[in-house]
Parts: sequence; C-alpha cells; structure tokens
Amino acid sequence: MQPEKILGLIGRNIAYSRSPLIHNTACDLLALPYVYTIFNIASADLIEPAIAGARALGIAGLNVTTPYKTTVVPFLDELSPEAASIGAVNTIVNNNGHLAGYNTDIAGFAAPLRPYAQRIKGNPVSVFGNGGAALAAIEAFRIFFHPCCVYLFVRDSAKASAMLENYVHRDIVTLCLIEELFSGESGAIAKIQRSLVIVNATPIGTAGRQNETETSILPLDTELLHPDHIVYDMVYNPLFTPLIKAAKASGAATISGIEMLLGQAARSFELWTGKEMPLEQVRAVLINN
Ligand code: SKM
Repeated sequence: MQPEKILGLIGRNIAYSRSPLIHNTACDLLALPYVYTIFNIASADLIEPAIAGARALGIAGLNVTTPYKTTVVPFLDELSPEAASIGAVNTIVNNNGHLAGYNTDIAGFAAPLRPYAQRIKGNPVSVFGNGGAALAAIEAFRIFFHPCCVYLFVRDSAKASAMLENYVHRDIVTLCLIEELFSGESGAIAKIQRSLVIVNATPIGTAGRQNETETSILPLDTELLHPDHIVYDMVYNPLFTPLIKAAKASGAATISGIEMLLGQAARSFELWTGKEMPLEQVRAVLINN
C-alpha cells in the first residue's frame, strides 16, 4: 500500500471549512492515497515557519484561506499568472520542495456564471468586499465576462485603495461606499440597480458570525434587488444565506457560494493529483452533510 500524502487548508478559525469533506470524498471515490486536513494558524507571523515546515515535511499541497492568501506569497518559489495578477494564492503545489502558488478562486468563481456570459458583457456589475475574495471576483469578471466596469462597494475606502494599489487592472474598478447605499444616496442606488450581477464577497451572512460590530446579516438593502439581477453570495454556510433568500424572494437569479467552493476545489484537486474531481458525486455528498 502507498503511504498517504498530506494535503490541507491553512487559515485562521477555519473549523467550519467544508474543504476536508470535499477533498477526502473525492480521494475516496478515486482511491487516491491522499488525506486532507486543517491547519489552523493563529497569527500572520507564523505563516513563514508554517510554509517552511510544509516544504520540509513534504506536504503535497495546501489550500490557503482568509486571512493569509496574500501573506503566503513572499514565501513561495513561483506564482501562476492569475495568482500574480491579484497577489493572492489559495493553492500551493509542493513539487519536491519547490512551492508553486496558484489562484483557483478566479476560475472557481467564474464557472457558475458562464450561462450568463452574454448578458454580462458590456454591463456593469457590483462586488461587495475588500479582501482577496473580492479581488478574485473582479479578476474573473475581467478575464471571462468583460463587463463595462466593476463597482466595488466597501466600508473602508483607505483599506480598499491599498488593496487595489497592487492590482494591475484596477482601472476597471470604481470604488463606492456601502455607507452611501444605506443612507439612500441616489448615485449609489442607481449603480446597484443598473448592475447585472451583485456579488457578496464579504463574510456577512455566515452562520454564527454576526457580532456587535456588524449591524446586519445582509450586505445591502435587499429592497434594491429586482428580477433582472443575478445575485451571487460567496458565503456557503448556510446554504441558503439571508442574501440568497431575499434575492429569491425578489425574483432575482441566485448563485450559492457552494458552487464557487466546489469550482475552486476541483481545480486545486487537479493541480495536486492530476485527476478530474468527480464533481457531481462530491456535490451530492456536500449538500447532504
Ligand atoms: O479559496 C478557498 C479555499 O481554497 C478553501 C476555502 C474553505 O475551505 O472555506 C475557502 C476559500 O478561501
């Protein structure tokens, strides 16, 4: 019997992650000698030794999630063009001690939007959030769907400007304040109403997450949604988030974060194992567990 190879996810407070279920199910179905586990890393200063440890221990591959997708970059030997364009990595492949960083969130995000490609072309879209997930969505729109512009709705414009500084294609982004939406500013409202796709790339709506600093379980006033919108929530826990429920009630088309989670996982899996993930079987297990 072949010894098991280790795969895993690094991030902070990630006990909720469904990635172990996805990858271990796929490995079992294909009888591959891998096991996928979780490495909870408490602070950013531990990322450098963690990556050195992964290299030394021969860990075959890693996913990287919030808040370390940009933190890992300086410790890798090579970046794919997608990862380099947004400066964020969610997949690391260890090839005999040579660590290559990829970003499979971009293609994973794009996959469920493909049926809407013709409608998106030339129209505005809106993204809420100012982290790596928002950047992956923006880059996916740019590469695959060619909207006329991306309205990026944020709470903290200084933080968002800093994030965009290293993004080569920042010209397609117009920064907008969430605050203006909530206070009913007509320009901000018109941007949402004109947008064909509305993406939540914030963690707002994640089960059990709301705290004193968050006043809502929704990133925007859902009265603004209409049947021509496509509402895409990157949050996948719960399956039917408050945003997805409100969007369905308004007649909009909806895309659950589960689709992006599966899309990025399938691409990471292929990079590590060279095999296609049995997606439909894995989706069924994920939805029923
Ligand atoms: O990019 C992905 C990551 O690969 C896995 C993940 C998860 O398990 O919650 C979420 C995203 O950040």
